[in-house]
Amino acid sequence: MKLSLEQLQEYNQSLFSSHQEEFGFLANQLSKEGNDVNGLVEKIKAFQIAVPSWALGAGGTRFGRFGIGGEPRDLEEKLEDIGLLKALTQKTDSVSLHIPWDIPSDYASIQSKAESLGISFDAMNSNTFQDYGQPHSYKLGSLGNAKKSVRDQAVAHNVEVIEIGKKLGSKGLTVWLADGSNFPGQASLRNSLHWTQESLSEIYQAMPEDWKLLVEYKPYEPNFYHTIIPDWGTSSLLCKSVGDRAKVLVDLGHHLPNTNIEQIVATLVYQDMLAGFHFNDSKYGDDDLTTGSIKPYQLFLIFCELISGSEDGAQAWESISWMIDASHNTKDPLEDLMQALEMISISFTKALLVNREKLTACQMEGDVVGAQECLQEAFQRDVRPLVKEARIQLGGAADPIGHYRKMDVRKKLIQERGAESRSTGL
Ligand code: LRH
Ligand code: MN
Ligand code: MN
Repeated sequence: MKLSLEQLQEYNQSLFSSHQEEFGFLANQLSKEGNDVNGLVEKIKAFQIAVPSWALGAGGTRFGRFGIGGEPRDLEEKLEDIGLLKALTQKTDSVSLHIPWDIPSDYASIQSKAESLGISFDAMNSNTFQDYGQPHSYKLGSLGNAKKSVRDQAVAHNVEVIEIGKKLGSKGLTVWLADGSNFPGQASLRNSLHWTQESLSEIYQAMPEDWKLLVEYKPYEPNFYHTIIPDWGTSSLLCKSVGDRAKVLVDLGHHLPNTNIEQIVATLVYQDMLAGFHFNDSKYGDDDLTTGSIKPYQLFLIFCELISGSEDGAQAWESISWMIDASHNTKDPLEDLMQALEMISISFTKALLVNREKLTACQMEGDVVGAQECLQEAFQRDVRPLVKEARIQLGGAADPIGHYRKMDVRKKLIQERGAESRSTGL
């Protein structure tokens, strides 16, 4: 389904005067404080986040899955859903594909569909954590498996994903390894790391020169004793050993509780080793909840590190990839993604407002209270009118979820695709 532009504009018109009032008030305040409001709006407009193809349907848990209805049945319909998100939020213009869930059956038609919707192909994701009819099983690992034949097969799969990505114009490969062991003694900790390094190196060699390798880490699940790449340090070590276009991908859910993720981000940025993000939120583990729904302050602090890192010349903003990686059990996935895109934009905007000169002065003088006040001043501010203004200027909806509901989009998708339609993915 496609949204009518006239209806969207009509809807925006009905909200326009209250937005004008709110935006005018905030813009005035910010200008008085010495901020360049137009500059801020332009930065918000330019910040775009990729949506994962696997987050457009109901994910469920291992205990059950409750279909949402109207889920995209193939890659074209996934692109259509991202097109809807783009039209409403103007916050996403690319998709991150997962192979084999999204193997295009017809490249020309996928490309023309993507083009017509203004969507490009972000980093590709390989999958060696499931069996899908290939000769060797990944039950006991893939790139770090003790058997060379299994490792070769897993490397070949990644090379195939690169080939698919090349045809679509992608510029990156994300590797997440489920490899590890469930019990002490099951695997050689050192050898499995070494084999993983060798396999990653082969994959790296198969990448075009203008591609980057994004290497995820995760402390546990699906293996519960040891994971070969459990943390950013191991990921960084492997990346450094394979080549300078290999960098560490931070998935916010892939940390033990209470980990200081902003510090990890700062350390990676310090070394120019941050590949990008998988945004989500978590209370306990890899919960894949809506970004910013549980720990909005953490998200803000992460953006503070990213902005200061790029302004200080540690790592260029443009070198970082931005992606969501979420799973939906109870919410309509499209509504959930709209909430995530909004929360990411809000956190980014708040971090832009931090008075960095003042903060640095407080740090240098040992003014602990002053430093905290500095962060709180930006974090506590309601920046939604700024984010809304950026969205309206790009032609998006003043209130994306409001318009989505008013237009009965899910109901129409169910009519079009059926109540039982099921999307591929987790
Ligand atoms: C692993 C992970 C990884 C996968 C995705 C489906 O937990 O975060 O990024 O590719 O989930
Ligand atoms: Mn992830
Ligand atoms: Mn995950």
